[in-house]
Amino acid sequence: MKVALLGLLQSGKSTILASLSGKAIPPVGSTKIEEAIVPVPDERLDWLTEHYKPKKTTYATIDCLDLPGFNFTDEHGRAAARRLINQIRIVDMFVLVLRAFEDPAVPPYRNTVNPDRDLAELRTELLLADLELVATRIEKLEKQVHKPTKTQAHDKAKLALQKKLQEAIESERPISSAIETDAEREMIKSLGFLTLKPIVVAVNVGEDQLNKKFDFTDRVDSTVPVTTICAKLEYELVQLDADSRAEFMADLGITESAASKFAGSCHSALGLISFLTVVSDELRAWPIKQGTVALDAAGKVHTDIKRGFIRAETFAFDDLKELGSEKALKAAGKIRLEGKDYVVQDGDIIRFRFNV
Ligand SMILES: Nc1nc2c(ncn2[C@@H]2O[C@H](COP(=O)(O)OP(=O)(O)OP(=O)(O)O)[C@@H](O)[C@H]2O)c(=O)[nH]1
Ligand SMILES: [Mg+2]
Repeated sequence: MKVALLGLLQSGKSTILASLSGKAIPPVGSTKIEEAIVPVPDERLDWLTEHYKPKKTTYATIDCLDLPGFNFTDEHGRAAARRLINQIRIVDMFVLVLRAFEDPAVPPYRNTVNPDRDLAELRTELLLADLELVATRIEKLEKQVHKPTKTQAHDKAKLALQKKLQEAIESERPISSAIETDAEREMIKSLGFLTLKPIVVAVNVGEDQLNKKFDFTDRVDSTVPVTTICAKLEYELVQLDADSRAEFMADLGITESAASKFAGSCHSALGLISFLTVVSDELRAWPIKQGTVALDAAGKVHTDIKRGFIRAETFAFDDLKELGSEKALKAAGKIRLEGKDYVVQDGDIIRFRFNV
């Protein structure tokens, strides 16, 4: 899973990412896109590691891109932002980082701290970039449809679709509302429209705002996860050893680590759940889309397992934790043999039976 952190100048993107990945913070004002792998904390894997004592435990990871901060206050800044945005059309989703912390040492964007305004500016920019992409496509396809090539009919369909998208954007409707069929979805898949990507809003709060609630439902759909994070504090926390960290978190009343909140929000925005495997001494979490069937889950682990799929021996993590052992689960009839159409549930522990 690839995620890009977007935000205005000095909103705290790099500090957030450093606190998630444990890597050092790149210098303020860096103009490069930085990349870091963030492990997804999972208490179930922690528990299972104690239980099975595998040689190796592999947590899911999120591949994060940290972009230089955007500055839409002048033409030069806008052009730079557009160039950067066009480089990240391949990501699965965006985390929009908004500054809410007050700090005289860090001059705020447009001289005031205003997360709501910043969110509006970021979303407008993504929309404008999509509008530009549509215009470029239309220009190209309008020339192409006059040529009597093999793809002429398909080109005409593509052009009609781009015009529908353009009309949607211009009348302030989301472009998703203009995509009606799977064939249309397929036609634009490779273009990477930005406003079709799921988003998470991450508000970088000050130490005095840890419990502050933010409501952006005037700006974004109510299904968009909103998470708060105090980047400065979280960065200090990751420098500590586990015991002191736990102590500090308890003192501050922080119940969930930033990494856990961050990963949870990203998974929820993408509609992901995880199943778990214990195979040849490796314990591992596999993120999949909600609604994935056992056959496709098998394919995640290995194409051979999908090809030779026989059954998925499945039990629930919660049941194992409650009953204490696989033997007890068996006695209670809680280990099931599921077929290829079984819809995998979050926290399922699966052993695939296959034959190749
Ligand atoms: N007080 C306070 N300062 C912060 C916090 N987060 C970041 N900063 C400071 O804000 C400045 C910018 O932080 P960065 O993490 O580099 O922000 P950025 O968004 O990556 O910056 P650019 O990439 O240059 O746009 C640094 O001086 C940080 O120390 C915070 O939660 N509280
Ligand atoms: Mg940065």
